[in-house]
Amino acid sequence: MASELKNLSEFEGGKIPSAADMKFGIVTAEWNHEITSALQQGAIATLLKHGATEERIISKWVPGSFELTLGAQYMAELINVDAIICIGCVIQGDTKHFDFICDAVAKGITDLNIKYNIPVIFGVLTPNTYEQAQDRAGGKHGNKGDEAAVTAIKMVDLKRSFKRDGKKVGF
Ligand code: DLZ
Repeated sequence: MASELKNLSEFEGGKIPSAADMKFGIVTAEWNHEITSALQQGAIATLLKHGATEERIISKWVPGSFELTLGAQYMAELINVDAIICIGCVIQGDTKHFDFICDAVAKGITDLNIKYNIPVIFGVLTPNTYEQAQDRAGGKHGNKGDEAAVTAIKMVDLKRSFKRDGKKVGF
């Protein structure tokens, strides 16, 4: 998905379904706030552009990316959402902190997808530098939050495609 050459917000291949009757949760990490708030705004704007309504989007903050998993778990357990978008930005530093946080949040989010059977989207930037983060949060490589929102919409639509009128679709 990542590319040095193109704007990541320019999507190819496949129509984006309507999000008009979908409900979304967004959990955003406060660390690197300038970046994560730009990603969050990008995600919200994309959901709205594709038909979601403000009343059907609930947004919460957690302190850091490490806390995204539990924030998303609260949402999955306590409110009725079709998909959850997790947004964070972990920047490579001089210590192993980066690896621990990235591994934990990637594994945590993967597990939530399976545990709750809803899409929980990994909208976490893991750049080497702050500049690379800016490039992907509304800069020259687009806004990764847009991408996370489109992924959420497509995955909700995919799940629904297996059921019509509450019943499994046959062959
Ligand atoms: C501690 C820490 C560090 C060093 N770096 C980041 C970062 O780049 N991005 C981020 O989202 N969070 C960072 N954190 C905070 C951790 O995610 C977490 O909030 C704390 O370790 C407390 O659990």
